[in-house]
Amino acid sequence: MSEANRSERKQGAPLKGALIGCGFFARNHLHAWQGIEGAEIVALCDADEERLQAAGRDFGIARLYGDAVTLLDSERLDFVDIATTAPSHRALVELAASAGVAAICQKPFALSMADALAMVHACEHAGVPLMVHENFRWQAAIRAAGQALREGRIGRPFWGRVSFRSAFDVFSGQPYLARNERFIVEDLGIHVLDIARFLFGDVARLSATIARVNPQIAGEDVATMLLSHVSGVTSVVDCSYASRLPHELFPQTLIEVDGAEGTLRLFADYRLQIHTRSGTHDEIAMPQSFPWSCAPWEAIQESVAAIQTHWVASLNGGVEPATSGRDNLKTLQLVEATYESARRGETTVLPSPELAAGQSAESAGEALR
Ligand code: NAD
Ligand code: 89V
Repeated sequence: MSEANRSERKQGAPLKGALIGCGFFARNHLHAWQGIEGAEIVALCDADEERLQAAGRDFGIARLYGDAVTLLDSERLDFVDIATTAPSHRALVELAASAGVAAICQKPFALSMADALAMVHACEHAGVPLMVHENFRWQAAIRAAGQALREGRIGRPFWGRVSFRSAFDVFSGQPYLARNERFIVEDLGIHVLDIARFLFGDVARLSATIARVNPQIAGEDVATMLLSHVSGVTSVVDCSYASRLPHELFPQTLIEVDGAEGTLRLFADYRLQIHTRSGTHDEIAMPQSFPWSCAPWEAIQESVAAIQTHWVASLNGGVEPATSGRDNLKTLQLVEATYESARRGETTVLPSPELAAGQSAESAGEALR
């Protein structure tokens, strides 16, 4: 593989991308890409011929590949959009890096810190941008909450809660989730932990409990994390797929923040409330709807379009995306710290991501000996 794969883009021409992985969630990527100015998906790749042909037909894309090596050998691309499940991410990101092609990679970025760090290093070494498709912080309501905090509307935050509680059947669309030994923290908690980082900054210490309520799945479906942020904020991050509520909220994340000058609440149905001494301000931060949006996924679908827009702007502007591979190491570290804390029954102190990757490689080595 050589840098010859890199596209020679003419000034102002759209970026050329290829989507790798044409499964359940990739359809949202493809719909959203159709509306993004400045980028075009010119080729598709999937190891499953049926899914590949179906996506090609449904989205009018004729250049179809059964493996990523042939795709990268045959196409001149500005980026690949990797929408496969986590076990394939490292090989695909490293392949893109060796071809000199920028990569967006779906979450969970990796199943270990060592793999995540290897991908970050491969792209940095090759000088290609890498973004993790960590889209929850790109939802309209979450962005509005973040903006209000950054504007100082409630003064300096000192406490927060970021909460996702549901009984939605995720397994019908994503059956592999029922088989994974790690479930809610790795798949969904990762988004909620990332929102906590987005709102309150990096984390110094974390303690957690996890539980499995649904006996028909392999992993945990309930998790509660207590985070001490470097900024001084203490936050509670909780998530559950075992919570039957009279009003099912999937996929809404609810937020509470207390600050020195007031409080912020993101209630159900995207009602954002800011209360200070001077009064109470309520607004509805509804997700943008597209012709292809479908309930209850609108907020997630909108965030896919938002993160893709951000990717194109980052590539064109030559700046690091907000949810870059390097940024995401810190979110992934919170996932690892949660499992570690729950297993040991102790608070986990967070080392630097480099150190964490070294430690996880070491403990994997120990387990093999
Ligand atoms: P899926 O199993 O339905 O689809 C994955 C596809 O990738 C399959 O068609 C498979 O054949 C293909 N594939 C796997 N390895 C490949 C390889 N090396 N080369 C070519 N094709 C390969 O999975 P999904 O439910 O669409 O999930 C994909 C990813 O998206 C997961 O990481 C999941 O966590 C993530 N996801 C994210 C969100 C979100 O909101 N960000 C929502 C749902 C899923
Ligand atoms: O984001 C995800 O990966 C999905 C969902 C939002 C359903 O949990 O699995």
